Amino acid sequence: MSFFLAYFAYMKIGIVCYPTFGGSGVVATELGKALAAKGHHIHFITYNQPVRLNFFDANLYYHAVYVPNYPLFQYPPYELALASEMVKVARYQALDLLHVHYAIPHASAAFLAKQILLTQGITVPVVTTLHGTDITLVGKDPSFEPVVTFSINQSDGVTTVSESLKQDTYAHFDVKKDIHVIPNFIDLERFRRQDKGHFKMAICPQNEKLLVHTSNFRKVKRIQDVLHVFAEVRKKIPSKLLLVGDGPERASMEMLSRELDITQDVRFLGKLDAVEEVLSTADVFLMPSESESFGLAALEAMACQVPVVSSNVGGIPELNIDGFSGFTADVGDIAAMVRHTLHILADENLPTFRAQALARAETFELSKILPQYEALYAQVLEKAR
Ligand code: GMT
Repeated sequence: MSFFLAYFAYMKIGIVCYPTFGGSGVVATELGKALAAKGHHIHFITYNQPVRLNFFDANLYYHAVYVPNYPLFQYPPYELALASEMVKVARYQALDLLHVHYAIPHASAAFLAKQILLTQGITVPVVTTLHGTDITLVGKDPSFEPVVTFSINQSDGVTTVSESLKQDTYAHFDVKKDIHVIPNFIDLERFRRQDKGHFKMAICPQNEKLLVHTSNFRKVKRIQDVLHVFAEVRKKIPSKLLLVGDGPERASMEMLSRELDITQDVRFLGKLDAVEEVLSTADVFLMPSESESFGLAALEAMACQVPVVSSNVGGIPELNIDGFSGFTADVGDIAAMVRHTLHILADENLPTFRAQALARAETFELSKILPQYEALYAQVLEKAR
């Protein structure tokens, strides 16, 4: 077997990510799980057990990063503890490569780890996946920009989750590297429309239409638009709204729903593990984000046959095809989003949009995307020899 094929068949990969409900952590965890299912050994290195890694699998490992406390540390140096853990895992588990998700601070910690390993005679190439706000929001802030630029340029392989994010990266940073676009993916075994009639009945006892939004409730998600769209749709068609997730905007959005006098038809469900169960009951998914590099939550909805009404920013139009899997509109264009939602909800249109949403989701099926990562790993390893 050639060197290339040997790596392609079996690799030991360290995955660094945020372990929380955020999109980048979900993508990293699902990627690791899928690679492990193919026989690769996957070592997660992060400060908590990733949320979707709550079971045993012989090919999956979790290495916790501990940041020692000391009275001098107003800002505990997580990045240094992370780099140290990467060095230890790479060395003692004989990792072939490190794949870090979300540039800050993972890409610069990986650079540091790689340099330390080199002094020990160990070469471990680094692949960095840029997910969105690490480029479009936080990353380009002058407090981080030089380090982000440097660490992207020092990575052995760089990916973005959409063409739009690739262009944003070149626009905002002096990046010389070739960027590979590898979009978010979906496991259609898990995300499929299930029969949840009893749940739908409990939420929509009069057979009302059901609108859903899921996010981490950050400003960038424009949840106020979700509420305004719903308030208008509800005037025309009996409907309910479910909001899944939690975050900084939740309290003010609960207040806004009271001001709009829609509380009796809106439920804030908080964070849920089995979001596919809620999506299985939904008729339209709303994603009015101000910025969105891909829109994984919309892909999850589409896989459950829920058409999407979204804004047209960033990478969303690469996923949600206007007039097919749903509709897109300018950020903040409530009137257009209301019009589109009402169009989809019409009984004669809904079945077609449902089928088309699923058809679109199928193009992002896990088995189509996973080989793209494996091919990049093989290419990076080949170069590092
Ligand atoms: O905004 C989020 O939901 C979290 C954020 C993250 O990095 O944790 O998500 C980003 O990465 C996701 C996975 O690649 C993308 O699907 C989201 O579009 C992206 N969010 C933004 O660009 C705002």
